[in-house]
Amino acid sequence: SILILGACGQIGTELTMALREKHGSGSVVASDIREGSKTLMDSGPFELLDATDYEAIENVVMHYEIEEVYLMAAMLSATAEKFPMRAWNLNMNSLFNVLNLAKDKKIDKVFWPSSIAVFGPNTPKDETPQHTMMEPSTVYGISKQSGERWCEYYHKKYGVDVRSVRYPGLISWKTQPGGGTTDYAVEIFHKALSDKKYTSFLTEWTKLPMMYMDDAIRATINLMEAEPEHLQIRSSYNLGAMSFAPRELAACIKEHIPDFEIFYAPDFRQEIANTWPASVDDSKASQDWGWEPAFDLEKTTDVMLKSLKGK
Ligand code: VAH
Repeated sequence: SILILGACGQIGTELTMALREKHGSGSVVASDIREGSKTLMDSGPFELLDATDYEAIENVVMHYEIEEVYLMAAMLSATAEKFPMRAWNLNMNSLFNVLNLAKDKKIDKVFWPSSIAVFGPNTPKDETPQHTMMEPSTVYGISKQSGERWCEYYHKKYGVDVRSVRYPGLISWKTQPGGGTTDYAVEIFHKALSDKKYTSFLTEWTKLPMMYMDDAIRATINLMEAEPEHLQIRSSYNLGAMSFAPRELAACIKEHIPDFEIFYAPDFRQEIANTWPASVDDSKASQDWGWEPAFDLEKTTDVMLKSLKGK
């Protein structure tokens, strides 16, 4: 069976539903610190779980005979700047719990998400390479850089089969995003439909790597199903789909909603976004496990507006 920690989050919710679709709902145990959407809670087994509580996770792993764990619980970039020690505790101790379960052979495989936040202000910004200088200046980015080093260590030293991707900003409509710097690209769609206007907390020129959630879920499952001997990277794979700035997203929305207006009021999240890449080179993911994105800016805008209208 499969256990998802942080199953009620922006990625966790859709990952749980996709894995239940694929493997049957009974074999995918969702867990989180609090209950989730009705759809999620009604579609299969759920356990209230604190991802920093080793014994609690171990009990669930034993009870359901879990073989694979997806660790989707974390505190994201904007919130982590407000609560650094809580963010470090959650992001790191949850990872140690899952890596140690794998080291002790209690589970066979681990997925752990990294992020473009792992890069810092002196990292090359365009087509950021898989291997490059990274001095992250955010709490979240530091936890991702450290987490990548620990994943690679546990793989090399203990043979743990841990797999990871550096997610770009993720755009989805089924759940509310939680505390991210890229969340403007989700909020804008809700506001475009409800108010025909949106005030962006990032400047119009802030270009960031982004991805539609369906691509992110497919990438995650493809990586977890790849032959282990094909995987050259055991820190975390760069993963890309598209890159855009708020002004480009607004122009695309205007093609659907002509009187949509965007305004700009950068806040503390602008400093975070300034340290991140504009685009990433994900050729290693393409080479090792056949990664290929399906959603560009136009397709993403179209599906987001259609889906939110229908919601
Ligand atoms: C955040 N959405 O903004 C997350 C992600 C690349 C961004 O890590 O913190």
